[in-house]
Amino acid sequence: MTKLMSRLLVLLFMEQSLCDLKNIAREGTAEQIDSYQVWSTKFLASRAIDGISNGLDAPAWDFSRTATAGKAAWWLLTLPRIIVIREIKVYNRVKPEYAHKIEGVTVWVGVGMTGGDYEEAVKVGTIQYVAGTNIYILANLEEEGSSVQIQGGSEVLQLAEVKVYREIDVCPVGYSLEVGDIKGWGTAELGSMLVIGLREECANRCDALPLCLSFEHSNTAKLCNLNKIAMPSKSQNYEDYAFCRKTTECTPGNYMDSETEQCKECPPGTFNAKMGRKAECSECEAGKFSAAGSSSCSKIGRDSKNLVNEIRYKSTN
Ligand SMILES: [Ca+2]
Ligand SMILES: [Ca+2]
Repeated sequence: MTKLMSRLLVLLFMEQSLCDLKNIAREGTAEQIDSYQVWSTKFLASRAIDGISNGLDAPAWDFSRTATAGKAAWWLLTLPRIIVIREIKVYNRVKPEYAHKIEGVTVWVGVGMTGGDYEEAVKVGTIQYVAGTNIYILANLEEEGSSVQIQGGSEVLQLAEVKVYREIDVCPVGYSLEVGDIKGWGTAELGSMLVIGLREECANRCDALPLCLSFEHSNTAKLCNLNKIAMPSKSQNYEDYAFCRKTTECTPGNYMDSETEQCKECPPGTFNAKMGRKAECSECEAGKFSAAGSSSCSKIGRDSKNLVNEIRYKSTN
């Protein structure tokens, strides 16, 4: 039983490390129903996305706070585009006499939400106050949205920080991630809106076409667009499409080092005849020989004879 438990823990850890998440809350804009004010200090909505998450009182006052209390209170984050949200972390104000006010606060995800309107939004969690806990994590989400709205519980709504995580878009080996888009669904009719779920498969399609210099792929729409142009022409990404530029194709005689994503010479005794980003070297068959960086192998006899002839030629000239 203990062994099984530890194995499960290891698996969970591995899954976490395979999936890199990025907080994008700070790329958005925050607003709230109203902002509480004491003297010159205004507890603006933006305090919950200022990158400071300690939840302390004076002198920094690291939290947003509404004047309105109860379910009518809201705090709304609008992101620059629709993304797949994988995790949301809500950081609470730490002072014990105020921390309990987080009880019953509800987190919603939607597209283009407006303050106080939860129609068509998805409720992703309701926070239950735990004394001494400063961070509330809503993990393993897979909600598509451009808005995160937090609704009050029974008290005023105060948030030290809200972090919204999406998966980092990764391009396959031999392709590098660029920010932006080329207008339309692929260029030059190389292939547009191909229904392909795996980004790797979209890259394989691009590999097969020498004219293909980049592609756009969405994990959620499961669509792949092939481009004849290498770089994006627009500076904004289209929805959650990743723009991947073809960067490295190894020439025959070389292989792709997947760690460095650099082409390296095939070691002596091996060869690679093909061009490509996933090029590998194969061993020469028995009785054949190759020098470093070879695209083919030759018979030992003939090669050694040539070598001898070459030496003889050099020595007599
Ligand atoms: Ca903050
Ligand atoms: Ca496009």
